[in-house]
Amino acid sequence: MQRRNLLTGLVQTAGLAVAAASVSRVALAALPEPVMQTNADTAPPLVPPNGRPYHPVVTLNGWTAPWRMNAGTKEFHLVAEPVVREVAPGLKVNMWGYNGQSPGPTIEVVEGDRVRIFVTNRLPEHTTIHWHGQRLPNGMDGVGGLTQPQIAPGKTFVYEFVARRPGSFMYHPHADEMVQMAMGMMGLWITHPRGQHPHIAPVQRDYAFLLNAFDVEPGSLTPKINTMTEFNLWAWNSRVFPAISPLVARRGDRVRIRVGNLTMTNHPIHLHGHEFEVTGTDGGVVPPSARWPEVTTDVGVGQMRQIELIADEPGDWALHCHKSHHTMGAMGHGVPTMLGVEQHDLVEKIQKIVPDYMAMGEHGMADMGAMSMPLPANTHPMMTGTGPFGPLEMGGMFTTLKVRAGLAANDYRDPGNYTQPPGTSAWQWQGAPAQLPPAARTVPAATDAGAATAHKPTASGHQHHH
Ligand SMILES: [Cu+2]
Repeated sequence: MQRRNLLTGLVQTAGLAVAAASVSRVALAALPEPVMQTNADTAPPLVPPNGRPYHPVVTLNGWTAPWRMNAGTKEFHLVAEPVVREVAPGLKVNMWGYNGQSPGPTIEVVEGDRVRIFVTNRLPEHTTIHWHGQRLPNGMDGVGGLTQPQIAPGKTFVYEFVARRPGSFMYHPHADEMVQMAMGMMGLWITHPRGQHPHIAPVQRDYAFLLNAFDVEPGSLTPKINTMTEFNLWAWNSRVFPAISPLVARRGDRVRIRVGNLTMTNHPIHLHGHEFEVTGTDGGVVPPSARWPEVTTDVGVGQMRQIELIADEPGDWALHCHKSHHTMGAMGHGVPTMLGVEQHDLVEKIQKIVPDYMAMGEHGMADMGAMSMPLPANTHPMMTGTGPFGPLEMGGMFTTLKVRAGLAANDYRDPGNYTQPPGTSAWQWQGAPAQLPPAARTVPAATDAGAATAHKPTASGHQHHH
């Protein structure tokens, strides 16, 4: 493996730190070597090898950029470039990003750190980086044309400022934004508190991800950059369910989750089984007197929400956007509503002309979760993912918080499916069928086992419409 391509583990990180410590004066006068990431897995947290200590974040399906210490300044090197991002196994998308991936690496620093970021442009057009939410000198704000000249292709710019406020922040271009953000150019910036902060609790697990969205026509490879509302890949850190890593917590851990929104619409992020508080935004710490319990928090466009909870309920708890279209994969849109429309005769006729034609949606669309439709190459199914009880019928902004007793503090591995204790699961009634009043209206039911009785006469004696 090339040295520039390493850094997915603590061992390599420590090796890099040793290398960085022995960099000569001459080398320090040169650009820091950019570290590239070649895969879309969640990297282990980067324990700081030098500088002020902090408890590192875990970037979902992402990683933290290593830095070089140069006379007390933390130096990072971001390379803006075209990348191929694996959005899910079987779905690769041509994006623009940083250092080999979209999103770019998370920048983690400590309140009071002096930070120098070298930005090299390997895109076919100019770019800049805006440091969303930071207090900084105007000339470091990264707005092309307003606060700085654009960074031309092939050129490197240097940004330098002190990380003044602890909190959750983002970075993204402020140059040809519509194109560059639609192509996936964005990243997270975490400023950890220096020492004990009165309103920032220590946490045992600290997760971070960005909400992003792409419009990739089924079977194609490149996002449509002019799309404003009709996206079909609703992603977290440029990944879609079931390819988004789970958040893992030990029972009793205090868990922080930092969510930034760089899409074109709001996302109500909902957690099952626990309540949480919003403890910070990209504007900084929320004082405890201004917090209240929630189970859903709306993350508006260009906003960040930092939530915290005590993970005290063991289980596999859904964590997802509550807009139901945003937990769907491609092809969920533009399908006509077929609820209650009998298609049996039609299908035969249409199949004479279009042999692959399938009837969809007559009984709802749950069929889609179990169905293996012929899909164009490089397409994510609309509803997918399988749990211990069957298909999950999801495909976008969805993952799980997996709470388990007795995990090691640094164990972030997927613990597998939760085993529900006997007597604590929902069960199917085995007694006499429910006696129901006549239905106001009946619709043909699906032919799965649970709905088979719908074809028999109902209690009212009416035959189902067939
Ligand atoms: Cu959403």
